[in-house]
Amino acid sequence: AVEESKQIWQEEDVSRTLPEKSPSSHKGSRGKGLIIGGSTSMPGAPSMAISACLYSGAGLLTAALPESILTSVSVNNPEVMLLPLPEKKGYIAPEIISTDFTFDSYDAVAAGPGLGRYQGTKAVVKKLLQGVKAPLVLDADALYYVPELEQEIKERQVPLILTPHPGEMARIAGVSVHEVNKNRFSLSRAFAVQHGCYLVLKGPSTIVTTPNGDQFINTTGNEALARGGTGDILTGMILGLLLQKGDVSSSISNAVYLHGAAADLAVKHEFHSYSMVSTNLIRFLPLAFRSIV
Ligand code: B4P
Ligand code: MG
Repeated sequence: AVEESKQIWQEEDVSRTLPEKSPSSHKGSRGKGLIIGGSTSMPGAPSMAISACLYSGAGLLTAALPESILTSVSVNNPEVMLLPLPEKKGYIAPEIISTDFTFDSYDAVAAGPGLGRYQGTKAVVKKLLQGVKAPLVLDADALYYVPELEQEIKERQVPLILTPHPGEMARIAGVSVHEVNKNRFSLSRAFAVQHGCYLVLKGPSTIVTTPNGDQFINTTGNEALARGGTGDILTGMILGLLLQKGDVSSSISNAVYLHGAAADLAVKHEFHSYSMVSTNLIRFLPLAFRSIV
């Protein structure tokens, strides 16, 4: 049996573990990240993940996207470098990922926002699990294939971070949403320990569980986050903080904390949980970072 260890991740934990920026830092020392996702019907999801990643400290960020959405994504994010991927019916075509695409030059990779599900998408996720030798975040549609890729997940030697909402958790754990909501801690711990991965079970009081079964509870955030796109923003933030070379567990917990803190500041200073869109949250990331002393 795994020893139970649970703690609330507080502002002082963020303050203590957020890596300091040295005055001599350069873009390379801030880490190189890669985001993979997008499809013709969901160009906004990778776009929001990209912005959030850039606002969370990434030095250099590349986005690998279906060719047809490159323009719309780059208009919103002039800082990101683009890697056009061949597509099939508006989704990333798996063939290319299996040939000349390499992940070697990245310090962390995130995949899933707007990826969609098409025949071949599973092969893309499988390739990532096997080919990415740096911390890998799987979110959204990339999580859909987790039950079919258990073997690859268990064999993976490098950190894997899964970020399901309760609906996605139900699917990957093979239980109902009701059961997920009733047993958030025990299900998360069992899953993370059995699969040797980090698990971020989202919702009010998001729980971050490490492969050892240690759990960190978030207390920031509010119902303004209950709208499409905020999950994509969290994924970008996790990637951005993983690039800062702090330890994996605190990078994830810090991203979750700051994501919620940005939502708290947004409704306090300018927006309302009724009247706000997900991109507004990104504008509050600087204030969220500034609130950490
Ligand atoms: P998706 O497309 O997967 O996701 P989404 O909810 O549309 O957007 P997003 O990716 O931005 O949000 P996420 O939850 O990742 O939805 C597809 C299907 O899944 C839909 O049919 C939907 O009904 C179903 N589904 C979605 N959520 C479900 C749930 N909770 N239970 C059952 N089915 C579900 O990220 C949202 C972020 O906001 C997280 O960081 C979360 O912690 C935070 N957040 C949300 N509500 C909050 C609250 N009340 N307080 C604090 N934080 C909150
Ligand atoms: Mg999501």
